[in-house]
Amino acid sequence: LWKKFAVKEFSEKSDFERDFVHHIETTLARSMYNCDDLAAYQAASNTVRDKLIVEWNETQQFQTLKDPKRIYYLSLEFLMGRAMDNAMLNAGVKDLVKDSLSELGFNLEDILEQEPDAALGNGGLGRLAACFLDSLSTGKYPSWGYGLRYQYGIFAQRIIDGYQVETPDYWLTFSNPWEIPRHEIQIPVDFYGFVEEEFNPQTNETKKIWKGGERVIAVAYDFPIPGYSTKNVNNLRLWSAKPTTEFDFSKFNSGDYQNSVRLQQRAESITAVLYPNDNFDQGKELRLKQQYFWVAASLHDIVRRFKKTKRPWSEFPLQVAIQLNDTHPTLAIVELQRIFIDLEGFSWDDAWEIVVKTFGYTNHTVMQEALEKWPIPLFERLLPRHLEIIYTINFFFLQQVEKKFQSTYSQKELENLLSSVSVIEEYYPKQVRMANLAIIGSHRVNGVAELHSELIKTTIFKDFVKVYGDKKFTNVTNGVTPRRWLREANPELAELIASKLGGYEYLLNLNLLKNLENYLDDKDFKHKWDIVKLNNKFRLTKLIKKLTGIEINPTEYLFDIQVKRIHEYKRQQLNIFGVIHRYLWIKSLSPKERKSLVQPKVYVFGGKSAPGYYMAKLIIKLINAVGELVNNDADAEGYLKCIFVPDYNVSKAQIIIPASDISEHISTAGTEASGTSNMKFVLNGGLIIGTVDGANVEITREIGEDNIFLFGNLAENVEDIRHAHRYAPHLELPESLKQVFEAIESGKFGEGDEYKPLLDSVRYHKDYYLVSDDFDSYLQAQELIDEAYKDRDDWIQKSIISVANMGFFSSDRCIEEYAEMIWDVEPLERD
Ligand code: 26M
Repeated sequence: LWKKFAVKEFSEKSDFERDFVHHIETTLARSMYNCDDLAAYQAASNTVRDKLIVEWNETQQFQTLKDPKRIYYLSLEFLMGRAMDNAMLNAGVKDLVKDSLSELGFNLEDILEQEPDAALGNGGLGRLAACFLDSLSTGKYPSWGYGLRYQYGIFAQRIIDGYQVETPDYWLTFSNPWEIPRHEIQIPVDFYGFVEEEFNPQTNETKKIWKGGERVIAVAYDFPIPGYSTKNVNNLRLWSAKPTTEFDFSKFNSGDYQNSVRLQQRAESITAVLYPNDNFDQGKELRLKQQYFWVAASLHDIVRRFKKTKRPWSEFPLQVAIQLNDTHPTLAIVELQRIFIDLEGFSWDDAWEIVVKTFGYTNHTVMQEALEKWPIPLFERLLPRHLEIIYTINFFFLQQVEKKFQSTYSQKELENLLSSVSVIEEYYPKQVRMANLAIIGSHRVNGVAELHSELIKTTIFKDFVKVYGDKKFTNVTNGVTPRRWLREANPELAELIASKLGGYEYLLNLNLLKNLENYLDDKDFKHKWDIVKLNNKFRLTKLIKKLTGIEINPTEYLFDIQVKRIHEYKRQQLNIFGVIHRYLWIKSLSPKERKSLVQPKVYVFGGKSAPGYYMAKLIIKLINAVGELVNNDADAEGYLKCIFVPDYNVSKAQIIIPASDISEHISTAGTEASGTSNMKFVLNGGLIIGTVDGANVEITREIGEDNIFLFGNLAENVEDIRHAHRYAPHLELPESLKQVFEAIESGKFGEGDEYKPLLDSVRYHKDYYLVSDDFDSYLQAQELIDEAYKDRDDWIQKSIISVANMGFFSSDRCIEEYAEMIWDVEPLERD
């Protein structure tokens, strides 16, 4: 009977319009007579969501029936951005929705602007996870994302008097149509407490039982993840913490009602807020609580799903692949081992074999300050049983290392090796090294670009290569989804490309872009290519006007853009010093000289600093101060603009990236693991100024070295240069940089003293990031850019050739490599 009433997806305009009005009048309890853009967004998104849910349900049922091996992607961050445009494009209904809304008197673009970004991430690592979900669904891989449903995403950034001010990002003000609360899925998670030993006289064995002291409930919220041009819809499951309804009667009876309520309120704080640090570990207790809460709930869910199939445990690694997005979910290794030995009664060895086969670990950084370590006293209090298990894992591992090397290594060498690979750092306080645990508990460890994967083998993890050989260590170069980062962000370029390649097939097979090289002599095509870029610059200048009040006529300017988290290693300071240098040069010229010598340029910056990162905040202040002076100086008018776009996020990136002529990826060589915005910029027809770092290396290989502006010292020389700095009392700066520092100190950009720490870090504090060493080389590269931009025809040629060769950097390729080399999974086509 019920089949007669099965929900019907909309497939034509009249269906959409009917459902839209239905949502206005029932879901929102509003009337079409007073329906603003926000209400229209809510009704439209609910309508698109309904369609998505139907396919999502069918995909999940189909996967349950077929029971294929599944991929579980554990990430504390999913930087999703907006969902609506993506959902419509993937389902192929954007035009239909646009026309329907227009008939109802609404403008689709305005309505899309109503959606808040889902900003549950910091930067590259979180956005990579989001691109992966898109590619997993598009590639029809049975897969789940697991993360936390933070009530506050990454803070919103405001700029006040040039300074960053953080404001909370409460993104759930209006009900969120893209999530489905699963109040029936409630998983208890315990913390603290103690470990009890139980003796079993029959087997003569003692068993360890963890009696937790504080219980929190994990509630599931499901986010459907559509794929492009497929009915396959996977699931992203985010956990939200809530108190148990159980009550601490001892407290109640002792009359301590206030305290027992407070304990319950504490529960919710676990998923309240995303930690806003990128590449930096503060070691906070609440962060460890977040990690265990999320890992315990996710593993419970995964194990429960496996148990329902009634398969023998030995098949667990044949059915389950778990990928650890950095070390943040490393506790999953320990939790699975605990489930097997404490709850399911496995022997240690049987359990451990399954665990190692199940996990893969992705490393995203070589920066020492980002490597997670937890003080033993804290760990022991919060997770006493897990610490015991870690000790045992470490004991067996070190024993194996000792056995392997005792005949060939001296006593001293052996001790050094053991203390370097040990999970426990024997210092004050003793700490648990999460990266070591992740390596030992996984069958594969991968870096995120070739150079980075080589670096981890020769630097931070070199001693593990001695132990395991290098087979365990692989590379999977990052990628980005061309659906969001080309078609959605740059519809005009996507359409122009489609017009030459015979449709949008290339969005599923990005290597097809190669065929654009057939049109290098097509004048009309090249002209259109140029116009698209100009239109995208107009789109950006409109945004800049809205956000800063500054007006720019884009026709005159080369757009030079650096948008990413603000970090000393990413060297926004090098960029802004370069801007100052250029400004001083312009000031030194006569009006006539300016006209003939200066290539007009807009420098666009954007990005957030971690709230406690003093130096990064100072860099933001300097950028804004330079903008203040330069943008109001008549001598520089028409030649130089310097803009800081506040609150850089995914939806702003989609406007900013397509507008660039040049983007800056100028990290100190060896510090940026991969970078992914470099790929997005080139895919959108921009060229790069960059160091020989991260994925810049492979981008150069693919597009050709004539099409990229590389500069600076190489990673292989960085250590030697640092060493030299260490023994120099103070550094001899290049003349060019001296001038810049003098200008800053003279008070041109406000109080000269204010920037002292920034200048001193170069002059007196050993210039760890090699700003002085790379400065002249950077300026030379900028000169080459000015020169190259004059030959506009050749510039467009470079741009087209670059785009044509970016196929490799699709996250679809990247996911295929993970599937084959790490997960051993196949796509599952729905029939
Ligand atoms: C750690 C401890 C406590 C709080 C936060 C953290 C933490 C959060 C984010 C540490 C690192 C985090 O992200 C690192 C990151 O984004 N790495 C970037 O990963 C990208 C995807 O692989 C690469 O492209 C970038 O080069 C790399 O910097």
